[in-house]
Amino acid sequence: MCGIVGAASLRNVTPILLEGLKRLEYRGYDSAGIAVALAGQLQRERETGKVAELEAKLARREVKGQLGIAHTRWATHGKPSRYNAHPHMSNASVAVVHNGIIENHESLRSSLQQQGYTFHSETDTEVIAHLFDHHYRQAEAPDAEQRLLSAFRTTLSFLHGAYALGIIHIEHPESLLCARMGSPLVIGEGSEEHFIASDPLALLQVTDRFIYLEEGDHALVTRDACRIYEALGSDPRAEQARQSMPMTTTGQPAGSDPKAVLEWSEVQRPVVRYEHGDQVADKGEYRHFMLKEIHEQPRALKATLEGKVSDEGRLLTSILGPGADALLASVKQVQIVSCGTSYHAGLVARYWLEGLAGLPCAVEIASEFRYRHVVVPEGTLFVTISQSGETADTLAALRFAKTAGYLATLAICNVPGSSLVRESDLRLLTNAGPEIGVASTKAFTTQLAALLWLSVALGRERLGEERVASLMSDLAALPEQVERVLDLEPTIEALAARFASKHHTLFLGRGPHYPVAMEGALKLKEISYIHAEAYAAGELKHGPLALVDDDMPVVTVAPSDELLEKLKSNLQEVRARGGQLINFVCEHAGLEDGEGVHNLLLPKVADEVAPIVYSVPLQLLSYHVALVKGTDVDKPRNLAKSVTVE
Ligand code: HGA
Repeated sequence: MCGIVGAASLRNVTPILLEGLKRLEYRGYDSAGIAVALAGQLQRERETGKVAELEAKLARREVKGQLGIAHTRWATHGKPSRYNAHPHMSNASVAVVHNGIIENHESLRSSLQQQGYTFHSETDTEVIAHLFDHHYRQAEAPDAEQRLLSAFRTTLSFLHGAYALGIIHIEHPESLLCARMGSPLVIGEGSEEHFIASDPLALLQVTDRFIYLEEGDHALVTRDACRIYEALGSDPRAEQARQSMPMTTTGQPAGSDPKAVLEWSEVQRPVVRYEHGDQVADKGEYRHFMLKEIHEQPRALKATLEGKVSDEGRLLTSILGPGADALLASVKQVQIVSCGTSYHAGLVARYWLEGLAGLPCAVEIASEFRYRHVVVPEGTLFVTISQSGETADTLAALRFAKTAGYLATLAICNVPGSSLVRESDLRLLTNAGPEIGVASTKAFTTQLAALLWLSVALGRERLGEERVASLMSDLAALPEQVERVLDLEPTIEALAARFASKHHTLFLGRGPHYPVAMEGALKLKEISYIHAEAYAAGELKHGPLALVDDDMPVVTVAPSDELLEKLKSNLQEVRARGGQLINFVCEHAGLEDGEGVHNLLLPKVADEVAPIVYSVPLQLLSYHVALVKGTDVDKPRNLAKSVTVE
């Protein structure tokens, strides 16, 4: 998704901004741009394609200054092109970078056009630049700084939708304005310099001290200071939840009226030290971040479990936050809400929550849940899952849930300072370390480990001490079991060659391995662009069997569990139609290679942890198929990491 970097310093900020953009490249983008203030001028450069192309352009035309903003764009409004790339400018005096979507951009655009503003792009963002210019010209204030802030606040009051913003103005060559509503933004503290970014990773080369803006905050940042203001008199989150509804209560689309006039008050936000080190730029010995992250899983799983189980095998639930024990004891059911890969983790967890904890569990995609009139049964724990903790739909679902009568909210997340974590009552951190590859791998398996731990924590009484201890030792054995699966990579690489000329694939599984198959199919389509569908194996003859012929690879997830015999019958149905079976199968399952049947034998593992272990070879399969296909593994086309727009 889009990335923002900004800097106010005594040194030339262009190299800092460019390095910041490079560090955000992993998120996926289509164009990049920069604007720097120098000697009464705003210099701007934009380019489609990679940041390296912008950098090459900047090598030909020197753009230097002590104040600047930069952006990588992932288009939502207007095609990827140089003229749609940010920063957007107004009257050569204002430059704006924006993440998010301005929902009332059409009505704002037409009223600005009526006032004489000419638009040079198709984006929603450009309205912000002109709106700011318009209000700056109109603003009356006792001093220059008040004028700047007043124009900014009036501009913000007209924006409906989601934004993280960075704005500079030609008459204020030391001031960087920023704001957050629905898209993340941090301020980085340096020594006599300050920065802004949509993700702290963009600034780790210059600082490890960050202030996370809260929803509705705006700030005036200079090299010496940053002043943050929060809105008083109206809850900006409730306001945002209201705006995210497509229609107002009168049935009219959200229009261009300003929000109720807000009072602002200066606020201190804590400075948080980033403690994961600066590992972002480094692929180490690996060819791709995705491969590195697949191989990091044993270590990541160990880190996920650290601090959650005592040496005697006792569950340390206090890690979830204050009052966790009493809360867990009163849970009667669970509602999980998430997107993409995290949704698949939730679907697997349903089997654990029902089977181990004996709790009814519903799992839903956040973008559907947030617009439904949900009925909340008493005692329901609301669980969100997100790698970044900034996934726009999941975050909006959480904010809605907080007003809907749930017992409590719990976030399962990889990023400690993220919005999801900060805004939930309880938190379960996966501690997988930064995930750079767009296709999620270690974030998924660590989410699964955290969810299994949570299911046991919720089912403690029911399961009894002995069963809890045995499940904890199954979890503790995971890093070593995953290590053994990683050793199978050469065999999986050989299997991948079979997909070279294929356009469609079916993935089959049963029980918790059905969502594992869904995740396997998602991974394959994300990075190899082969069309892949997952089915519960029992559904095969209700439709998808019609697709099977001798050109159709069918990937099955077949651990040795109580459903194995039923799955074997489904495999016969595929073979009888000439389908090519690629089975990820337990070494004790008694399946043998034969014509059109290729088995990858996996170690026997406990039933509960099998979904975690079996996810790993599917990741390796997708990775090696993508290599055979020659696609961009870490940055697949059209996709972005951390989906911060709705
Ligand atoms: N709506 C803006 C910014 C898009 C964005 O935040 N993507 O992640 C545009 O289309 O330029």
